[in-house]
Amino acid sequence: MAPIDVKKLAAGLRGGDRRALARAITLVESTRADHRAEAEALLALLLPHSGKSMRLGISGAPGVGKSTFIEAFGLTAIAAGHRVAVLAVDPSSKRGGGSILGDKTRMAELARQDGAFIRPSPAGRTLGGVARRTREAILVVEAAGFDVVIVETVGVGQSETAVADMVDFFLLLLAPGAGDELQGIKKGIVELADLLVINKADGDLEPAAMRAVADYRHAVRLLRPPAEEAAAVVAISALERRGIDALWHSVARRIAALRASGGLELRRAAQAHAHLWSEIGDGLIELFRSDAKVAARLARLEAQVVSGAISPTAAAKTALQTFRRRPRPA
Ligand SMILES: Nc1nc2c(ncn2[C@@H]2O[C@H](COP(=O)(O)OP(=O)(O)O)[C@@H](O)[C@H]2O)c(=O)[nH]1
Ligand SMILES: [Mg+2]
Repeated sequence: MAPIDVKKLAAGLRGGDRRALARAITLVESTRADHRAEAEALLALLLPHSGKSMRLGISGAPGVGKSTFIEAFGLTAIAAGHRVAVLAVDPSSKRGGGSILGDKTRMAELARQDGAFIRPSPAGRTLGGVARRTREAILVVEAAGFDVVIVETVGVGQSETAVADMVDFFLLLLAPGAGDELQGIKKGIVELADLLVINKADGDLEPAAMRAVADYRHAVRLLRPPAEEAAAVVAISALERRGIDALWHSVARRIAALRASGGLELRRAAQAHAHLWSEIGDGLIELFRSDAKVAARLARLEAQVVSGAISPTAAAKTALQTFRRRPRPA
């Protein structure tokens, strides 16, 4: 990319130019140093126009029906007059990988809508890197006028926490028959979820879905800390598009109530504060790793720790002292 006119790019995406929007997201996803500076300049211009959307996180195991659900849910939101952006967080995805292509075809009906924008996950990154870019992509799509932002992640562990930390409302999609899995249900994930949705409540699976609702309601009550309200559990069929309207209204109502009570502002403020510190942490580690003096000592320190010659604590202290003593650029 040639040097970018960020003012023009900002004006373009604010004016509804979809190519400008796609370019802006590519820019915030780039790891090149010159792009980073431009991305930050762009974000500074967009920030006053962002923050006004409902930010929803959706997670669930592969095959549970996330793509099918997001399409149905997205179409419902569009029918209610909203504009919907879908961003994916998937640190495991490879460039041109099957899951992305699969999703694009699966959400074809949503993708065709003027009021929708679907962006697959940037490939080949660490979770921290993907999470940072996704937070920035949220700001970009908001500035472009999307007022419902859906952040999708595959339920494989840490990525749920990262997503829950950037959204207003976190929805966990589950399959019927998961009752067997209930024993192993991760406490942490249920605590993150504002709503549990049992999908595939149709055909032969319907009775199992209803049992799963009862089982999860029970589990959610047991797992919740006593002071907190248990997350609701509902059953839907994404495929037959049953229960989607009711779900949309209930989510929209919950977020509106959160906004009215000031809870939303508090949640976002706490998220911003946590993001600040995670950025500081990432930035410090980057500085540390790129420090020549540290690099000169680190390999030996690592070898000594691995062989048991010195403790990790002592080695870390030595490495950090080396870092602190380096001469600062003027
Ligand atoms: N019976 C039934 N099948 C569904 C439902 N939702 C999704 N599926 C099917 O489950 C499979 C995986 O769906 P997909 O949306 O790709 O799941 P993802 O991997 O979580 O994105 C596909 O074959 C879907 O047609 C549903 O509500 N009922
Ligand atoms: Mg999918």
